[in-house]
Amino acid sequence: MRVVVTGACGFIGSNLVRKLVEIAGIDVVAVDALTYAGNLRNLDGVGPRVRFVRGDVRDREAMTSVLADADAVLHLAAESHVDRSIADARPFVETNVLGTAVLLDAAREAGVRRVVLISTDEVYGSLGANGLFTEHSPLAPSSPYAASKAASDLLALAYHRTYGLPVIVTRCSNNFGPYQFPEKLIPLVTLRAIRREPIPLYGNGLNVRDWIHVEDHCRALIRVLEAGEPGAVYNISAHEERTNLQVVQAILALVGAPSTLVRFVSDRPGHDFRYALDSRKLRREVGWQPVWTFDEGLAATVRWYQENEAWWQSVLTGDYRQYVERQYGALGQGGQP
Ligand code: NAD
Ligand code: TDX
Repeated sequence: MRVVVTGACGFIGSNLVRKLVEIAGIDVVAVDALTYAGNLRNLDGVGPRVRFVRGDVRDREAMTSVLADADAVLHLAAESHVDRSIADARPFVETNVLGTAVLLDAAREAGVRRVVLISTDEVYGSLGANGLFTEHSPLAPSSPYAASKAASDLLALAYHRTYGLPVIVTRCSNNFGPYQFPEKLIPLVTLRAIRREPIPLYGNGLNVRDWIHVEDHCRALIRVLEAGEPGAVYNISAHEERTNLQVVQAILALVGAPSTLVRFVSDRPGHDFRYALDSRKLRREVGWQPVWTFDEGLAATVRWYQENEAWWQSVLTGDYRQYVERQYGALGQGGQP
């Protein structure tokens, strides 16, 4: 079986490629445009069953070529950071909306048997203190990022309905784990704690996120690929809600850094208060459940960043960009966190 993963050099994509090669008989084509967030070193050591192709999902010719003899595609390539989308929405519309349309057209033309579109709980907008989002909750995205992902989901579901393309949409909660770009809360706080740098906490720090270890997300994606129903949407969640302040305090304790590093800074515009997902459909229909608890996963993740300084130093200093530009030519938009 030949599986294409787009966004394969990003955080979740690279963890997913590692999980896929553990399954006998799967060859992976790892596609990535190598923007600021894509790191070839994330695929170090994955072995000969993974072929890397530098390609942009907005490029129809490139997508037609990689999908030509593919059985399935897992579509993760995206601009993924909410704060960047607030600064400039355009790359989010271009990659997440237009890029998804191009990929869906190429998948249709190639006759791909499964398209799994990796989406997010952010498409549902914000919850108050109580309740959970189900797959039937209305889409009410707050940020340009979330709006671009909602558009991408709806396009995918429309391709199922209109053309019968065998698309499945997954919506997952906040991921954490190894290889996450240090603009996102957990790696950012971990590296700042290790380096004893100030830690920015937006607003009062009481916003709630529902956390899942990236390996559990990847296992769920593989089960959906194997057993999901075309045209369906599946929420993915480990039901591990924490306030941002709780997350930051836990990381400071694991690193042994002082809480005086915390700075309460201006809130994110349109900051969603709380995300929490009902994932009973996924558990019932494809037989998945998480392996990691939040506390064990966080301890392992903090240890990974402590033990992999060469990885994050290269990302922070720009050595990595220079290396890729020598190998593959100029990189896309974006820069340092
Ligand atoms: P990431 O930013 O770490 O990785 C995104 C990858 O996509 C990068 O390798 C980047 O180079 C690549 N990419 C960007 N634009 C591209 C383009 N035009 N063509 C080809 N490749 C391109 O993001 P992530 O956290 O790994 O997220 C992956 C997917 O999962 C995204 O679709 C995101 O919306 C979704 N998601 C993320 C989370 C989370 O908590 N991180 C939760 C739910 C869903
Ligand atoms: O410096 C910070 N300080 C802070 O208080 C950062 C970077 C974040 N925050 C807060 C904002 C959020 O409430 O922490 C929370 C988590 O922020 P992010 O790591 O930026 O994640 P979030 O905005 O929740 O979105 C993430 O989860 C859903 C991913 O980036 C998305 O790609 C995914 O779809």
